[in-house]
Amino acid sequence: MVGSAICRALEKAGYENIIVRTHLELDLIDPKAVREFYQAEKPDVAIIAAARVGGIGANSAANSKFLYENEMIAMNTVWSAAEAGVKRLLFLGSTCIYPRMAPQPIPESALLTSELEKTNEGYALAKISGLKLCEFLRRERGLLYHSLMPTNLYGPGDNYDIVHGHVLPTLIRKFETMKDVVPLWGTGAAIREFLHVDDLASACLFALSLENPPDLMNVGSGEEVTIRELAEAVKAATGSTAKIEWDATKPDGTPRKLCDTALIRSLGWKPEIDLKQGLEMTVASYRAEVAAGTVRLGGR
Ligand code: GFB
Repeated sequence: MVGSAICRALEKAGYENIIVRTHLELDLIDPKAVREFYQAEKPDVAIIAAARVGGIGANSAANSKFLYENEMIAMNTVWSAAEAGVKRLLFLGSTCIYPRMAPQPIPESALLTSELEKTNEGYALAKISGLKLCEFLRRERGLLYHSLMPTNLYGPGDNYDIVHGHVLPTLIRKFETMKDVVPLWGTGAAIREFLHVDDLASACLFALSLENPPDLMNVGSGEEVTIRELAEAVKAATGSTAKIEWDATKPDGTPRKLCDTALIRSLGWKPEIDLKQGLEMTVASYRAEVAAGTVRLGGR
């Protein structure tokens, strides 16, 4: 989802020589394969959008896999780029790197100030390692390696698996396929911020246009909703009449995750797609993906 959005933005900006590798073409967990890729291609800029991602269900059931795979992806893609002489690299993480009870909105300075949210601790540790490796290589070798931490993303090409997906795509799939009752997790009281993936893509190109970007910048919409409000908004956007039932035995996860985006906004970036508009766009793209048989229902 993120890689495709970035390619759309690069093509729209007139870039032609865009080198992409799918997971099937290049296993980023394999250090030798990643080293050989960089030696062969020697890109001017590397954008690391790859990760094993998932919602609270996927993460909390497999923190070991999320730690191992994302750690290997981060170390291989950043270290081998430096070893191959790639001058600029943009590493993408997530606002789940911040402490569970960080001050809200969460500033970049909150990193590593207290304990992480347990449900996605593995993923968070891997992303923290990746952004730190970028920071160390910039300081030690003068390489322009920097990171963006997006809030919860959604949009075309998302994973609609209702067990492992993130909450927003999962709600779309549930309201589109369950006619009478839609079972939702937790209490609905958790608060989340959402950013359309095309806005993240514009933030990536913006960050790469800066001569001296900060090491770490949050990227978010500044628009937060409770999961309960999100469920009502998705129900309205799909036109569903199903009854919502909450399963409080499932985790809420971190109570709130609004990121402070004053830094990137002060440099000149801002989001364009609000949640209402983004939901309408994403329900339409979901339906088109279902009709075309390309909707992603699981896997990487
Ligand atoms: O996107 P999500 O799964 O993960 O959102 P996080 C979880 C919130 O939505 C919890 C509620 O409060 C859930 O109780 N929820 C309600 C549901 N119904 C559902 C449902 O059917 N499916 C899901 N998935 N949630 C993720 C991290 O945290 O944020 C990832 O685990 C990543 O690593 C991602 O950082 C951006 O927002 O809690």
